Amino acid sequence: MLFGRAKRNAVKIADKGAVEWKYATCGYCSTGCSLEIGLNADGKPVSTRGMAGADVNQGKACIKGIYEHELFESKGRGTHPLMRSSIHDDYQKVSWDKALGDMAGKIKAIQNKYGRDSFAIVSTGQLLTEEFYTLGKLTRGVIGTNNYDGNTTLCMASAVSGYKRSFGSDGPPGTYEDFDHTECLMAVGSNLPEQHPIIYWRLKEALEKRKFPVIVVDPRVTMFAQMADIHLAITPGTDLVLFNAMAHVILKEGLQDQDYIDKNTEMANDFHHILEDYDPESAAKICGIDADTIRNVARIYGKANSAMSIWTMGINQSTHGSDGVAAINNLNLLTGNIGKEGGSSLSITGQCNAMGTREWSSCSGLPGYRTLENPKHRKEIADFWGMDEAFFPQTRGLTETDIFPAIEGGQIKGLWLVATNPMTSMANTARIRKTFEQLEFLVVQDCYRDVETTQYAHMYLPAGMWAEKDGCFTNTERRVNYTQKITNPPGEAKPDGDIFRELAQYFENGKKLHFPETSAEVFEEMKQLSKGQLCDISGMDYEKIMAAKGLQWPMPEGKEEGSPRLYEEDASFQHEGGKAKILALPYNENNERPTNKFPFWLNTGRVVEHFHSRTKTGKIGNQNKFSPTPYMEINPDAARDEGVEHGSYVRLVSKRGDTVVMVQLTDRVPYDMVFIPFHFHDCVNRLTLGLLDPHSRQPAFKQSAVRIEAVDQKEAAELNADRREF
Ligand SMILES: Nc1nc2c(c(=O)[nH]1)N[C@H]1C(S)=C(S)[C@@H](COP(=O)(O)OP(=O)(O)OC[C@H]3O[C@@H](n4cnc5c(=O)[nH]c(N)nc54)[C@H](O)[C@@H]3O)O[C@H]1N2
Ligand SMILES: Nc1nc2c(c(=O)[nH]1)N[C@H]1C(S)=C(S)[C@@H](COP(=O)(O)OP(=O)(O)OC[C@H]3O[C@@H](n4cnc5c(=O)[nH]c(N)nc54)[C@H](O)[C@@H]3O)O[C@H]1N2
Ligand code: SF4
Ligand SMILES: [Mo]
Repeated sequence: MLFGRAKRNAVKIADKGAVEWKYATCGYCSTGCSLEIGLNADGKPVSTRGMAGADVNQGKACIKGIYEHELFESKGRGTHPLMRSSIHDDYQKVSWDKALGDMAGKIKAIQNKYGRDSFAIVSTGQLLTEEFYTLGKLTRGVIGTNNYDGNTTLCMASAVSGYKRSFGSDGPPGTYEDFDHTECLMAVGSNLPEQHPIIYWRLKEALEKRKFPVIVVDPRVTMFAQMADIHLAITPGTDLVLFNAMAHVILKEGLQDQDYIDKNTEMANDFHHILEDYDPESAAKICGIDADTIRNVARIYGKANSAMSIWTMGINQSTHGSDGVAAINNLNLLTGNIGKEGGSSLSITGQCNAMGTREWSSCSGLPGYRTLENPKHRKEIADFWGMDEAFFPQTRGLTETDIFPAIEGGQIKGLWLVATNPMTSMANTARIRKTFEQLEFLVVQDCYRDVETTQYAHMYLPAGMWAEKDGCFTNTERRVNYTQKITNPPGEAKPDGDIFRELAQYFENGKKLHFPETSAEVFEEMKQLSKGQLCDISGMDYEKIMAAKGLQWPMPEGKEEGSPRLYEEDASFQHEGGKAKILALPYNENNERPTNKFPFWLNTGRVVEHFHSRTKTGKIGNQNKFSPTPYMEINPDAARDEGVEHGSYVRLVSKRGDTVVMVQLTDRVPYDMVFIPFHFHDCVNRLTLGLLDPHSRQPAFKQSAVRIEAVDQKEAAELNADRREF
């Protein structure tokens, strides 16, 4: 008898008939995989594969990447600009001239009547960097509103803010290759195997060659937690307490790198004083990790020759997100683990180009990590663009999370949403819906016509997506990578960059400022402006990027290779004087917590097969079929006590609203927590509170309180059948 392998049929990969392969960078997550898109003899995209020899992914791709070519022909794409005078009317197809002319007219009218900042723009982390730069030029140099931000405030704002406070600038200092050198990895609030599967594969590869301890901090027993050597199931929202306690132990036991501290850091006067309160016993009572375990992890981290931390939304999306990031940086500064092989504070970013928007969109300032507050920066950009610097505001305007309340308050009357879907992704969506209804003018620019926000818009602009245009994305490790244009946008849809350039022509300033026609020309402008900045890309061009399959900034002119790490030299931080700051970070308890009336923590996040509001993955059969129904994870003991069964439907209620989900029993969550992925419309964000971090203005999507109620099963099944299909 034959057993095992000998009996198995060889795996056959269907021949899709690809005869030509074109280079692209994945348009989903920030891992930044290099891909190749296969075209058949008719030039139709029929296949996607990981690019062999690419540093990031070495030929691999995850479930989202391998079906990415199917997006080009997915349902619901927008093919024509649409307009209507009121949100109660039907949309009419219009020409681009009519749409952009009317849009410019409306913007001017609103600005004339209510002031320049009364028209707001909210963008994304999913455009090409060249498009971000162009939108920034349009917003800062032509339209001139200061209320301009991106969905990165829901995502990376706390990491940016923490980096700026600790190091003097944004910019993740590490690289994936650090896994190959580190002696200890701490991963906080990151579900890497599902959300960044190829970074996770890089970590597993490193671990196969050389064992080192992995510590995962997450209230859920994720797949990552299951593979970890130590899993710290932290009380939600209390990570800062754990980090302070680790710093307490490191200093008390003399495990710090004093030489590094003396040369490279400035320590807050009250740092030691504040840490006194965070002895492991006191900390344990707040963060739920016992004192001995805190001591143990602090010792492992402190004694390792090199140690690194990675984190994602479990930290950023919290009321102490910025402080949490600064506290991780504190640990790495205390132990001399910045800018060194295997020693880093590496924020794992989210969207494919969350970094590109930070570097070049001018959302929080001016291009190339310049700020509005700095007169030299304002002058440099005004001179380069050929305009009066007095046109620029002198401080940053509102963030996305403050723009919506400003609409409620009547301060903002018009809004342009570019590649973001706040009806699903913002906290407390019932409130967002009412907010939209107050707008005099809402424009939605999206590659899908069926995105929910179009129900509240006056104008819809159809955009090209991903490889329907060419340009760059920057990944988590500052690697700039290129996507070729593979196919045209459907119908009359246009690349976002073209829409920005054409809209500029309807404004007076837009005729004066130069808006180049090709991505390559825009990239040249960015190169010029990057010279001497931290994010220097002046040594790159598209050919070099493609040949290297991605290059990491800084890469100044004359250099043939990128730089894997930042801050490798002593005193090379971006604060004045070159030193990093070790900050005193007291913890302040302010989350909504479970009560008798709302006894469960509501934790939210993602699953591997879906991306965000599912405008893309909800339409790809091989992804949607794995997770077609909104559901919640609940502990079997809690389910028994609540009298709910696996596979049944329940209603969840918070102080904001309610939603219906299917029950999935799992020990992944503790007794007092439910977890719901946020991919479904009218679902978990009807419940969330989204308290804001005071520094970054990022919402705490991971901490709210809910209760469970019974629901009519037939009605619930019908409702969810509707929600299953996009
Ligand atoms: N498949 C897929 N991949 C994606 C995305 C996607 O939508 N789908 N989105 C991309 C984007 S934009 C982003 S930002 C990233 C997000 O990537 P991740 O942050 O890894 O994903 P999340 O599921 O949002 O949250 C991660 C973990 O935080 C934990 N957590 C909750 N509360 C706390 C807490 O108080 N402390 C700690 N330590 N942990 C906590 C949750 O239990 C969860 O397991 O993923 C990117 N990759
Ligand atoms: N409860 C809860 N809520 C969350 C989170 C959470 O963990 N829990 N995570 C938050 C995070 S980290 C993020 S990043 C946000 C994401 O929130 P969103 O930005 O609202 O999510 P997406 O669904 O990615 O929306 C992007 C939109 O852009 C469109 N699009 C894609 N490519 C292009 C393009 O090239 N051009 C144009 N014009 N349109 C394009 C897509 O069709 C889609 O409608 O959600 C946040 N909300
Ligand atoms: S890991 Fe991220 S970048 Fe790589 S293929 Fe998957 S979704 Fe794309
Ligand atoms: Mo994100």
